[in-house]
Amino acid sequence: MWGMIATWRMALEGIQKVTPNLEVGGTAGDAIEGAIKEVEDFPYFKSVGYGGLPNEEMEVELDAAYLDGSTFDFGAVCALKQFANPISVARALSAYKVNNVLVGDGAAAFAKAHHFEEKDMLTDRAKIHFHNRLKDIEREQLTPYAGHDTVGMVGLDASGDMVAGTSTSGLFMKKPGRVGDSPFIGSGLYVDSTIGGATATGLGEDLMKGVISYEIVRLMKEGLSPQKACEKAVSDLAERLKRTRGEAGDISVVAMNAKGDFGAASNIENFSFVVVTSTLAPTVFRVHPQSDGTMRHELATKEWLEAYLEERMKPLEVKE
Ligand code: SD4
Repeated sequence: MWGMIATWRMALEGIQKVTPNLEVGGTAGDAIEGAIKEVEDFPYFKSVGYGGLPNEEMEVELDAAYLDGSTFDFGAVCALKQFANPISVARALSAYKVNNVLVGDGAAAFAKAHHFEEKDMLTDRAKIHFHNRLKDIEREQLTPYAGHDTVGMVGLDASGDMVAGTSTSGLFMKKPGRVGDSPFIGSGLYVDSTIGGATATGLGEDLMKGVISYEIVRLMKEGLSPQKACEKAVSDLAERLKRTRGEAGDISVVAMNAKGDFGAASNIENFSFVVVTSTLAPTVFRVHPQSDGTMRHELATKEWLEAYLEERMKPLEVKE
């Protein structure tokens, strides 16, 4: 058995690209890095890699992490500027015994010393989004944090090794130096090849409070299916936050266990995920939370898939 699961429909092309290699015995590590790079390189996804939306000073700061569930090699970069593929830098850092998590200038110095591709990650399109958001905020008092799309993936290869990875530009209009859950082990991602793995997307400040990816893996260790573990982790955290803080931010998660069973849950209506296994071609599902805390997974239609890309690639008007 082998497989991969990822947050959001935007992971589809990356997963399709690496699937043939996984099929013939490729490693989960190569699959995760390869698929996330594909998402990072695609300019129309606004919250990952090239084309990711900038912070309030109009600088793109990227977070990424890589965790090997067999060796527990872990690497992460936080607030990395001007490098094309943060996931590859995170993976490279995971090979060391210490200095596995680097931030800002330290992360960039490592990336430069190891000859990772330097690139101006701020696109003209992202500048228009920035400009328009400023106008919206002036007019409608919009919260700068509306909208999110981090890519997180869990992979299982034919040898039984599992790897998880994340990559994000974080929250649009964040403060310089702000870091969410995505690069933090246990929060943005967690994987243990003997149990399974999970990864999260949503409001990092809230996801971290539940160390939600670790929690899902812990629940799977207790015997819950990936689907039940995702549902319980999301509803427990959302309820806990609401009870004492009055509200819970967006919480969306996916998980796969060591047998290739998978699950996904969310407390919002528009979450989608991509999954492939040895018995299922790359497929996109939309997640619909039910009133009893369970989820309905709806197969995404061709029309929905096309509309998703069209929406992200449509010409942008500069607001006056
Ligand atoms: C963060 N969790 O930085 C990330 C944002 C996100 O989809 O998920 N975007 O808080």
